[in-house]
Amino acid sequence: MDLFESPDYYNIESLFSEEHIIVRNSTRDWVKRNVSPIIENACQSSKFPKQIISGLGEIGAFGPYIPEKYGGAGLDQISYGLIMQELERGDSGIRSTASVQSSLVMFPIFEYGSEEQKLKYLPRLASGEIVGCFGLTEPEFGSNPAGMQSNFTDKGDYYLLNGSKMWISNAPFADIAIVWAKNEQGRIEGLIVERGMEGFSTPKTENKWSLRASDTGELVFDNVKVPKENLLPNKSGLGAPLGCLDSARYGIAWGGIGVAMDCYFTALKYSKERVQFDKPIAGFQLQQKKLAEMITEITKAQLLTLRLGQLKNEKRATSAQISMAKRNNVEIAIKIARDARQILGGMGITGEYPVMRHIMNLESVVTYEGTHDVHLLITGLDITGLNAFK
Ligand code: TGC
Ligand code: FAD
Repeated sequence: MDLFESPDYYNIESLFSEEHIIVRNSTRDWVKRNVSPIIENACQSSKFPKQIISGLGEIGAFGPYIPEKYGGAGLDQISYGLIMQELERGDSGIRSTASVQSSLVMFPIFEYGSEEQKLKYLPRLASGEIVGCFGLTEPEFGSNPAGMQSNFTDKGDYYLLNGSKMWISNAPFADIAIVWAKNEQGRIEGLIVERGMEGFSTPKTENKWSLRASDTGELVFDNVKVPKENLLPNKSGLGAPLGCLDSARYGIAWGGIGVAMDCYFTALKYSKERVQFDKPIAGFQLQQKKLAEMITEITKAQLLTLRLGQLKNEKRATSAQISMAKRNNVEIAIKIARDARQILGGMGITGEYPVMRHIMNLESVVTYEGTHDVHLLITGLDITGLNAFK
């Protein structure tokens, strides 16, 4: 039974609108009913629970900020963030599926696609009838996607696509892939590649210790003929995929708070119930230090991220501000999860509690969507004007 209650030490709830609270509470209830009962088994058996896809569509977790005209929920950025917070509280892999679908598949079609592409794909992505994935990373180009080698040539009636992508969330079962590849002039463009196109395969990545309830795979393009109408016409260059990452990284910033809250809630409850040396372990100073630091970091992250959401609603959030929040919130989540695990003692390593699963998931979250180092260097560049990447 999932008894989760979220901490709100600074009464941050009073800063949310009624709509925000309804969205958050309904997502939380849905997670309690549909994710919590099955997630441990899904992770242990390393199986993505595909049965939740239609439910994610029904609660508006796919493209929450996409206008209703295209099947989205037409919500603001804070509601989007709260949905990601609640999904990641359930499991990072579930949030991953929703953020890939929303920010890395629907967002580029909505922002860079033609009207025909929007009408063709967005409503079906919003409902979960079809699922998408996002191919940027390649075996030799992770943090440095500018070097990508996937490429396509203009064959008159179609584009001929070659290359491969690695570490792609949802790839093994996705119906479509947003693929970033270079044209003959070496400029990065986005193509919508559909399952079933000849020469396109999506082998699954096995043996992951992290994000086990999310399917990860490769995208392999061996002379794939992509119809010309599948090119995203309205933006090209590395800024196009990076613009999508801004939206997904923003969602992860909220998601980090969700994981941190779940670990804090679990550790606080356990420490008040677990008795050693004739008193609850919560009464020992060493455990109080951990718990007090957890709630302090969660509260700071909540305020940082709410402000970021306000800036995002006003279209004033910079990429560097988003990087700071993604990096900070994943870092505090990792620290809180590790401290929570210690508070739980031996029980902390079991599937009786969500903490070890969160710890393992966070090892992916700290790396994807830009590593911890990359986000620090983005902040460094922003404040100094000096590029330390190269
Ligand atoms: P740089 O020269 O800085 O920039 C190239 C062009 O892009 C523009 N730009 C951005 N535009 C929008 N949003 C951003 N965040 C942007 N950052 C840069 C920039 O203005 C420039 O535009 P223009 O018009 O002048 O050409 O590019 P760089 O090659 O030096 O690289 C910069 C760096 C290292 C920050 C960037 O490459 C980077 O962020 N690398 C990390 C790669 C990454 O995050 N990959 C994620 C893959 S997807 C994923 O992990 C999904 S996991 C999903 C899940 O399961 O939840
Ligand atoms: P590398 O770039 O090789 O980095 C290795 C180390 O070097 C890191 O610590 C990094 O911080 C450091 N480093 C790199 N460059 C610098 C530098 N300039 N200065 C200092 N240190 C540096 N990608 C997608 O396109 N789509 C997806 O859906 C997707 N899903 C993923 C799901 C999972 C589970 C995982 C693990 C990854 C996923 N990724 C996806 C890929 C992810 O974005 C990359 O793993 C990430 O960008 C890092 O690339 P890399 O693994 O090649 O590491």
